[in-house]
Amino acid sequence: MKLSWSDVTPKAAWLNRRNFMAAGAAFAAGPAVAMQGKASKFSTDQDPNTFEEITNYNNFYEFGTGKEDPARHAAAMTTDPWSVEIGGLVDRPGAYGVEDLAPDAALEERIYRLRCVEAWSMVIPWIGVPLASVLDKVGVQPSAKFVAFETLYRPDEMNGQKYPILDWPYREGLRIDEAMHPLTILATGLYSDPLPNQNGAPIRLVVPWKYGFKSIKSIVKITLTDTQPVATWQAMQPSEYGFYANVNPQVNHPRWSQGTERRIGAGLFGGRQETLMFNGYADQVASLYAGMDLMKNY
Ligand SMILES: Nc1nc2c(c(=O)[nH]1)N[C@H]1C(S)=C(S)[C@@H](COP(=O)(O)O)O[C@H]1N2
Ligand SMILES: [Mo]
Repeated sequence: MKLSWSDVTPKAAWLNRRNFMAAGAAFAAGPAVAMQGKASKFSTDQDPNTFEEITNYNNFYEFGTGKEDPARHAAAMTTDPWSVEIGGLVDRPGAYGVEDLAPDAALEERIYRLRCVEAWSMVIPWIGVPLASVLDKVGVQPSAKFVAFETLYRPDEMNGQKYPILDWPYREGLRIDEAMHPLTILATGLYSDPLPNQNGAPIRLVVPWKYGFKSIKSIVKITLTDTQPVATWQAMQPSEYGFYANVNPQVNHPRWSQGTERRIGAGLFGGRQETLMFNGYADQVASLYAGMDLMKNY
């Protein structure tokens, strides 16, 4: 049996209290069904990983490099208050609250495959809004060609940042057409919960056709630019981690094959499966890269 939002949600009980009350009874009766309806167009029909799997096997180097480190240490991060500074080539720059960017009434469920560059994968039922809706809100100027993102830098709460594991703060970037693509979301929840800290609370990027490291967590800054931003992993090891980082079983990592992946939770022996071009989203996104040499633009 496949679990969907409507099976697991306690009527979206976690949603922002103020909006919940303002919207009244109609809202209380409706959101689960409405969200499930919206979800079907974009979501995979594969079985989602369990909440326990999704929240206990993480990459979030700000809290350590072990897969269990984020679940152990990310509670130290303060996520309220939180604001996202949006600037650069936009009409309405400023500091936006999570509620401004992802209002409860706009939330959708998206059940997406997540393929880490380390060759493991999961299926995660995110809740969030299209990044395009946020960019429309702030008004992208025609000269903008890229979107740059930054994670919170707060070594007092993010112990890993006291060490030069990566060049902090964690940075990522997308081309503007990738950012505007309907599959690209900013997530604020998973299953029926607000996003757990280890998964990038209170707001993180999810780009399902790219390797997981593109999906930057705990975002505090979004900048529209006309030059291609340099991402953290790309800067660290450009021969291994490109700007595009599209999932591609034909372009191996210099140190391992990208042809297959281990599905977390699928059992010790049964969990190996073929990796799909663009992580299975080729029908939706291949046209973004028409005419590009994907061996060079990895
Ligand atoms: N700020 C930040 N974002 C990050 C990372 C990180 O270390 N720091 N790890 C990335 C990697 S490598 C992956 S695979 C995904 C994992 O997301 P999850 O833990 O929610 O499954 O987050 C990405 N976003
Ligand atoms: Mo990853």
